Amino acid sequence: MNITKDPFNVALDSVLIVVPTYNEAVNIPTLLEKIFNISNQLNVLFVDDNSQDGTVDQIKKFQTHRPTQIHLLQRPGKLGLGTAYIKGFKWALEQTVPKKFQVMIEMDADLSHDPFFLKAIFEELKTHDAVLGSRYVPGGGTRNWGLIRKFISRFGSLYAQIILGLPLHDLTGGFNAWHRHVLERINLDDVRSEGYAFQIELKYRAFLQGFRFKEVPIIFSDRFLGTSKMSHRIVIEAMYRVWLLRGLKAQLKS
Ligand SMILES: Nc1nc2c(ncn2[C@@H]2O[C@H](COP(=O)(O)OP(=O)(O)O)[C@@H](O)[C@H]2O)c(=O)[nH]1
Ligand SMILES: [Mg+2]
Repeated sequence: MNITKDPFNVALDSVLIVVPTYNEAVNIPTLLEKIFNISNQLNVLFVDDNSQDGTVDQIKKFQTHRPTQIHLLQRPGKLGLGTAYIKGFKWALEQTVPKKFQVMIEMDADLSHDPFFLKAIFEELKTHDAVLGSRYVPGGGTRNWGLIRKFISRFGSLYAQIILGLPLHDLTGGFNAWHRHVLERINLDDVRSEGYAFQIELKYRAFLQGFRFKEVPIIFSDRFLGTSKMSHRIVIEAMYRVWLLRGLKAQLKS
């Protein structure tokens, strides 16, 4: 169905890294330095939710040096990770000047997702529709995480994997790359989930469409600077959302 014989051409200047931010000013300079060290041609879109710590000022400062590569969308308040990504993806799909973005990559602002792993991701994008940075395949893992956090994450992925029957190992992870044709096929307006559930939902919707996935091992290091915005509410949302998502399969078939 979605089998393509020729490898995809992954031009780095058509890659857009989408980064949702909420109070991440301290992390912006290093993040951008690391991204552009991988390639000078990459593009970044920040979706900021009215951060109060000067995040936007930081972004704008770097934007003056790379006006065609660094983009910023601003929302009036903290509206959640899921809708921030949806807004970013929709913006990305609409852009045509100077060229269309062909690959969208999800990445946190806090350096937990090391741009170092982008190289492996780009390689696998040549032959897969979607590439997931995965903590739970050989070579992947987490660093500086407490036992409880490790347990919640590992259990969360296994729980969703079993309930949804998904053959993917890191379902809650948020370091993922999508060819534009995948995002075009997902009805982004129908995606309702927020935090971890959002990551599960996106993968599930793409999987149900028959797209080919690859998981590349990543080491997720907990943030050194700034504070986490995740809460118990987001974990609970993921637990019940998975059951709602199960119904999608029947819905998409009919
Ligand atoms: N725009 C936006 N970004 C958010 C929101 N919540 C979290 N983020 C960003 O999403 C990324 C992941 O959040 P983080 O707090 O590090 O989650 P954790 O790694 O699971 O603790 C970071 O870049 C945050 O700044 C939100 O409501 N709106
Ligand atoms: Mg984080």
